[in-house]
Amino acid sequence: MINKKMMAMPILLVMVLSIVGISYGLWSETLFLNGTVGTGELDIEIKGPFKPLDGPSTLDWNGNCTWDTWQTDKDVGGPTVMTPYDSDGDGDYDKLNITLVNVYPYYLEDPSFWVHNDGTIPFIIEMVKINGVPVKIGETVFLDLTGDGKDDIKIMWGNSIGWQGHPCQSHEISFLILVLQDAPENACLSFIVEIVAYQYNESSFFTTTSPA
Ligand SMILES: [Ca+2]
Ligand SMILES: [Ca+2]
Ligand SMILES: [Ca+2]
Ligand SMILES: [Ca+2]
Repeated sequence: MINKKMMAMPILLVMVLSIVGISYGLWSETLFLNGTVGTGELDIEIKGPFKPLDGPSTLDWNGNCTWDTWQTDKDVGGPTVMTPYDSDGDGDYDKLNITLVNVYPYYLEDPSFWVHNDGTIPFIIEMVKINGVPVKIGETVFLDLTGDGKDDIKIMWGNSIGWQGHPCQSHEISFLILVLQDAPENACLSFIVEIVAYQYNESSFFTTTSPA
């Protein structure tokens, strides 16, 4: 009499043999591809030449509400001080302090500096913010820096938004600052300009082209 245990044995054996048969019949080789992703660096630096409009012993420039500008016969303001800093310690300048000295209503400054791609990835200047607010090219921004509800300076950002910088490329940036009538005397007024750059393919200015 065949008990249940004996009936079960051949089934088990067949299963084992069929597995061995497959492994013998299928000789194989496997090729491995080692994936290594070496990332580049998105890096931008501020660099000179740093050229204020009102340099040492320079006759002051004035402007008016429509951005007409002219040089006066007085040297009572300035010279403007432009000091770059390496705030993150990576060996390049990422911050620039611009200090206007002894200025007065309708005194005009037009500081100029350069941005340089010292990384390996192209970047696009995505936006410029003044005290946290994005500005447009050619837009005049009025700033109340004392908080009394009256504007103290105005700024016009001339260019550079949307500019693409490839590795090693540099680009000159400048913007107009005009001191207004309500600026207080003997005061130290400060504002912050942020230049925000994206890797080129994440920028809203980037346009794709399909491969042929
Ligand atoms: Ca840097
Ligand atoms: Ca001057
Ligand atoms: Ca730095
Ligand atoms: Ca004010």
